[in-house]
Amino acid sequence: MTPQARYDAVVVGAGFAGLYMLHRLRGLGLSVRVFETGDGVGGTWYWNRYPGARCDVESMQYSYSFSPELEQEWEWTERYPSQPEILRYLEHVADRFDLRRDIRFGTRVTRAAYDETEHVWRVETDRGDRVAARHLVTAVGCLSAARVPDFPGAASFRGPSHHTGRWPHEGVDLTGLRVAVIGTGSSGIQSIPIIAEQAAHVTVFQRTPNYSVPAWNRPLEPEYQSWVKANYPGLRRAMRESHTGLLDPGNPGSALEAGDEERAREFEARWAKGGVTFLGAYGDIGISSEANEHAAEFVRAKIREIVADPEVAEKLSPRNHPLGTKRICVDTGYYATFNRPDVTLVDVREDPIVEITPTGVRTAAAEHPADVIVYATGYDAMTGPLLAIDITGKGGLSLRRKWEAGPRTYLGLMTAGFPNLFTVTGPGSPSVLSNMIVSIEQHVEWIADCVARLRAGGVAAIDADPLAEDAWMAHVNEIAGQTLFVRADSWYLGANIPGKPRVFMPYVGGVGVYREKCDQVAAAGYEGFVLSS
Ligand code: NA7
Repeated sequence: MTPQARYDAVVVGAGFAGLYMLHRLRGLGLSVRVFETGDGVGGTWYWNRYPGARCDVESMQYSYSFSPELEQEWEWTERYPSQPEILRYLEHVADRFDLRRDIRFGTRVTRAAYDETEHVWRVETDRGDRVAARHLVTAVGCLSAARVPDFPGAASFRGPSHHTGRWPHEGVDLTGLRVAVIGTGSSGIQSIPIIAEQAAHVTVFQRTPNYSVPAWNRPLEPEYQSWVKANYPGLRRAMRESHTGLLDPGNPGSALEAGDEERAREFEARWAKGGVTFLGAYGDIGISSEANEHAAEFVRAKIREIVADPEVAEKLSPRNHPLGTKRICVDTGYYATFNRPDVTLVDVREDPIVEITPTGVRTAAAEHPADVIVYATGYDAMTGPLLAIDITGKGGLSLRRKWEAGPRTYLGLMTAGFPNLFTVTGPGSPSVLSNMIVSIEQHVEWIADCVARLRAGGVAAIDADPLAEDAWMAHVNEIAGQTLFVRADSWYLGANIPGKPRVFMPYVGGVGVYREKCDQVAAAGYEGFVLSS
């Protein structure tokens, strides 16, 4: 048996979360090993290279705040950052803070087992690594377990098939080809207009129409960039204290109290501004069906205005879920793409996909020839990447078993029975309902402070108290139940994965409130956690 390498901490993943976690733990003087499946840094932004991949948070807000020098020196070029630009930024961060030397690339963590005698995690990888570490931090991302539905005949397809989140690095030349795109979430909505420009014909297979707001992406004005840089400390503070981690705080007023004209003005102004802050038009859009319907109908009216064929416009109009209860999309020319003669929309609720054939996609009503299939079919969100690792805690309890009926955590940071295992942006924290970078930095800093204090106090292990976990889960569920979120079959609820328990996973209370709660817990000597020497 080879002797096990020992580290103070093992971090899984080298995206935004893993890179910063490494930097912070190293700053404490810890020895750290990071394992990363990809051959480079970037996480989500390493894998998602589909045409048009772009963040829906503005560049000036989608960046680390921990280093004022980094903040000042990096120049973003567009209002919304494209995937290549975000990847360049993260590569720059990795170089600037000399992070690569502690990262083992091309290596997937397969197993992690807690050793109760020595209070260490024993971690194994698909490359044969066997290492031990006091602390294990998962920084695996919320949307990294790509999912391709199990269509009969998929393997018989003669052309290439690509999932948007596993797009070939060398790109895919779609010029003159017939392309089938399955899925109309953010990835489908971003890529379809660009694919349509290249392909001979695009057939879009839509199961659920989504609400999409224009991005109005444009080159970033140098004056705006300078202004933000000059005001970063205050702006970052406002983001941390906000509900969503974004600069636009939203209008707290009620859509129901506003008159028709005033509402129309507000929605028009938000549409003209573009982006996800459309949801912030009124404070009750997320909780009142009636208020929500005003916003939803505004978007449907826009679709009817843009799309020439009324039947196609109707098919594209979401009617089975309130606006914002599935992740709102941000697009460039999505709806107008359906005015092209070489783009066809197939509603698979009316005309379901029966099988993939060697030459295309067969629905109940027709055969749709295709040379390439693009699966924009999403992810096993939030729990998928964690449960892909065989994790066992105290008494041999497996995480898969513990989370059989849905994830259970205390603050989304730890799960009882798995001491010294921290989950960055885990289920039960704001994560995907917020600007991820704000939530990632908050978790990383909380975890690093916790580890430092445990080490200083000679504490060997920290674990969530099951009662605190129960109370937190009850709170997470209770406040989700007060919103419209629970009305949609979304990946927030695991509804996109057959057989996945229907549990609302992220915390809807807002990043500011949540941060305060986490800080109070730490200040009270890690209330709700059990510490053992
Ligand atoms: P999403 O948002 O989960 O979208 C996946 C899409 O694929 C969605 O339209 C699904 O329809 C559709 N889908 C999934 N399975 C099927 C089957 N079996 N048949 C037909 N259509 C299917 O993933 P994205 O990659 O677009 O975006 C992920 C996140 O990345 C996004 O929210 C942003 O946060 C960034 P459904 O709606 O489930 O009916």
